[in-house]
Amino acid sequence: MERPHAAAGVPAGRNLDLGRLRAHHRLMLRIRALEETALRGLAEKQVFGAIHPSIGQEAVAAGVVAQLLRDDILLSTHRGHGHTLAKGASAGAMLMELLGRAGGVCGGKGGSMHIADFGVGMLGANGVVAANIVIAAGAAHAIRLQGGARIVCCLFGDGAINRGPFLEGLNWAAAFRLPVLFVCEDNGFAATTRAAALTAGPGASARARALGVPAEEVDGNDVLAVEAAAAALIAAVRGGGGPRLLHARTYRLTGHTAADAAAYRPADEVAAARARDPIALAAAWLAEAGVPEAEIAADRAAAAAEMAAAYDAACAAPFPDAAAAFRDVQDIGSPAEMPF
Ligand SMILES: Cc1ncc(C[n+]2csc(CCOP(=O)(O)OP(=O)(O)O)c2C)c(N)n1
Repeated sequence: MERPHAAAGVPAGRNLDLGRLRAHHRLMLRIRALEETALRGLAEKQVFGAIHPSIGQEAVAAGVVAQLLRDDILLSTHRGHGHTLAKGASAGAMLMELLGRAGGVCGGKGGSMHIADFGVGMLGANGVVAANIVIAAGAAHAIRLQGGARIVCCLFGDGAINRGPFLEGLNWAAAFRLPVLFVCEDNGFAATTRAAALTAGPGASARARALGVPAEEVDGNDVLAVEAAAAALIAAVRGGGGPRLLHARTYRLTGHTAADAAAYRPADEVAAARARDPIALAAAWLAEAGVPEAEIAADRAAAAAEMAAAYDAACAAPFPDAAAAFRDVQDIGSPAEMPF
């Protein structure tokens, strides 16, 4: 099979596993379709609360999270739909959650920023920027105490590295050589502010290295590059090498939330980012490798159809009963039943 060439952005000489690229492309399409459906739900007043889309950032979820094992633990952010879907959560149950329905992953009581699905190792999205980093260190310490080869993967934004928990979490993980892959999903902005304007020094990787955490940087829109970098780091973490950090540079193609028109970004910057849309790049590489355009279009249509059907099902589904408001509250349960 001919390899895609540099014109489409794939460096010459890279091996290409067409099956894996196809799987990445399909997953990225599903993530995008899920979020476009969530935005539709907002517009139709079916979704309650804010939606933070990760449109444009899908290659990080696909390249990193999809290669975790089911028992591995995932910690996500306020922008975590893609991470959660890539970890294996049901799109139908996620959409039910966004629509506040009883069949949602959290019984319809969590919504977008509080999705957790212990069944697939997804310990939680988190609306508190950087809070997930210390939770990840704690989960990894629990794994250490229990033994076993599971790892923790914790994703956070470039704004999160300027909060205290970044130092605390990486320090703890490094001091105890805990099995955590930290992933800085750098979309260039912290809400509506350029992260560079708030960040001293060279950034996430340098800070990690200063704590003794080996770090790699990668083009976060190139799903194959993300996959390769993450694979090496995951192997090192799983092999007992202690924590690692991946700094993936990407771009958020939408506003911070659905309510943000993102007029603070120059049009040429957005146009350049659109030209490097990770899904379009993957589709171009598939086409160059000989996958017929009709098959690529069919994948696109299948993702849209899956999410449209899930949305219709969610719209038709019941809300939780009132008594459910008093369940799952301030009850930590038995430690023996904890998922990690
Ligand atoms: C502790 C805390 N401070 C402030 C906020 C408000 N806030 C929500 S998202 C966000 C930006 C975070 O930027 P980044 O970590 O880069 O993630 P991104 O939104 O770019 O994906 C801020 C400041 C918050 N949720 N939590």
